[in-house]
Amino acid sequence: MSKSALITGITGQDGSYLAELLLDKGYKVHGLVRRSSTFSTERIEHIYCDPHEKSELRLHYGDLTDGQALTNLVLEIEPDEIYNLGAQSHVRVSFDQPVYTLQTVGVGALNVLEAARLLHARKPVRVYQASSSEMYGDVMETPQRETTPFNPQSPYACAKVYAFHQTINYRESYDMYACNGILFNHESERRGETFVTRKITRAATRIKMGLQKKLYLGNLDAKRDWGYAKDYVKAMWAILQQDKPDDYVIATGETQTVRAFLELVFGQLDLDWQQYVEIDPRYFRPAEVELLLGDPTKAKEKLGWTAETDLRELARIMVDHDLDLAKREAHAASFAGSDSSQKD
Ligand code: NDP
Ligand code: GDR
Repeated sequence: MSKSALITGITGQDGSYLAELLLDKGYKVHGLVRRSSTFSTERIEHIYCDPHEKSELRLHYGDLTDGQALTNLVLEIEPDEIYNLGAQSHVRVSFDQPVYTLQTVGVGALNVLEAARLLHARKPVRVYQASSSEMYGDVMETPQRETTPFNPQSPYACAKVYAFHQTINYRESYDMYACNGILFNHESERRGETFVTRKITRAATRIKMGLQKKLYLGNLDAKRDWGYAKDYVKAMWAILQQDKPDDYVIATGETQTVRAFLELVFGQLDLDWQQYVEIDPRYFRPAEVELLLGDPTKAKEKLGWTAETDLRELARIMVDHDLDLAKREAHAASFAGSDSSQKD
């Protein structure tokens, strides 16, 4: 019989790639979706079918902060695996909304673990918690590995540290298969447009097409270990397929500054970034994480996982996608222009 999985955060970047991966592997996939006044399912539209037809993907309304409804859902669908990817995931925004961030990231994870604990009394269930390199914060050791102490620098990171420890607490207290993937930054053409890499590829391609003149950014000196989201969801799955539950760093083992990423992206478009980029202090954070560099040795040895896409290739994928988007935008704008001139 095929396995089933519940993904929280299925409408997000990682959730959409993970859903594709699990469907390809023959899973029945359930996704938790927040009700909103507009559709939030753009990233999964291509894999979603009318629920009246036979489909291996089912979406359920819910919210990580509503523990009772989450428990009801988990006990109803009895998934073999739960991937907790839902979160207020923007570090800068977490300074503006610290309590809400704790509710979704921290209490949300606890709600997932509680629901899983109740199901665990009935049947085995495996839980993946989306932990983050942000937990290392003002780093105590470089490169960062599973044993590096955490030193979080934002409300988001503090909430992720809480969720990390609760995951281990449930594993040890209730003998549950619950794991943390400590993922370093991973990006894609589906990355939210307010995260720095996508903000850069969207702006650079729009500038190339004459749709935008300036790009306003914050700290260009921050260093990140950037990988491709499509590679990283493979690690999430592998983490839940081991004999014993454990925690893993998932990273490329390379780090670059935001400035270097700017150079790479604008360079691929034959543009000089310095002519277009301005610094806006609004994008500085009250506390910054200056350097992240992961050591993925354990993931390589135990999971057989390595990052397949380097930063240059990742930038290429994102630039190609966003250039296409900008071209369509430019075409639509010129069409609207010619259309209105016809009316004159
Ligand atoms: P996104 O921001 O793209 O997606 C977040 C998802 O969580 C969306 O589906 C969002 O729904 C959902 N969500 C937000 N709040 C709630 C809530 N209260 N209840 C239910 N669902 C909610 O994040 P990513 O895909 O990039 O990341 C996935 C997870 O991995 C997150 O937990 C993130 O913190 C973590 N992470 C990400 C890394 C990265 O580099 N991408 C690195 C390390 C960890 P909606 O579409 O309605 O907004
Ligand atoms: P991060 O990603 O905070 O690492 O969290 P983000 O892309 O937001 O920032 C990376 C670095 O770029 C600097 N920066 C800017 N960032 C944004 N968003 N906008 C700007 O204009 C800008 N200018 C410079 C930031 O200061 C920072 O140093 C991401 C999220 O996906 C988290 O959910 C995840 O846990 C971590 O990655 C690992």
